[in-house]
Amino acid sequence: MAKPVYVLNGPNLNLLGVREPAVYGRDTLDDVKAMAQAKASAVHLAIDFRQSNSEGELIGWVQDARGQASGIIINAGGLTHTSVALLDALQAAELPVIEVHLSNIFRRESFRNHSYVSLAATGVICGLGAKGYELALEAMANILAKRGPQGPA
Ligand code: CA2
Repeated sequence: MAKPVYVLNGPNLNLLGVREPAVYGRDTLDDVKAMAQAKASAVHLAIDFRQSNSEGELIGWVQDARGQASGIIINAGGLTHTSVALLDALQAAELPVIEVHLSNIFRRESFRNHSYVSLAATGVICGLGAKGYELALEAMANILAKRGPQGPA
């Protein structure tokens, strides 16, 4: 059985669709999860979709991913711009990582223009709303197909 791709969501993403629709759209996180599950099925991936408001819990999931997942898609929320500890965990995971943001972090406040997560990411998608998660899953399917079932030698 193939390992799932972890789709990890950080602090405050549970508020999606409830507040700030002008910035983040009207989709709730449950809507995003449903879209991601449909796309994952279409590209023959299993996913494990999770959200936490806790930096420590996210880091624990990234550590678990090393043995239990084939790749990581992550929207780290505000931790993107602050967390060296999350970056360290992502680098230690030694898995393909795709970073996703709903908003275009380069059109926003300057403190959002820098991402620690990007230093561990194979690719970054931002500014395309929930569609970014679908695109990330397509990209992850391509990356994993090229690597083969065992990953790199
Ligand atoms: O654009 C993204 O996906 C972000 O990762 C969202 C984060 C933000 O801190 C990043 O700079 C960019 C915020 C998470 C969602 O926060 C909400 C707050 C209020 C209402 C809805 C969502």
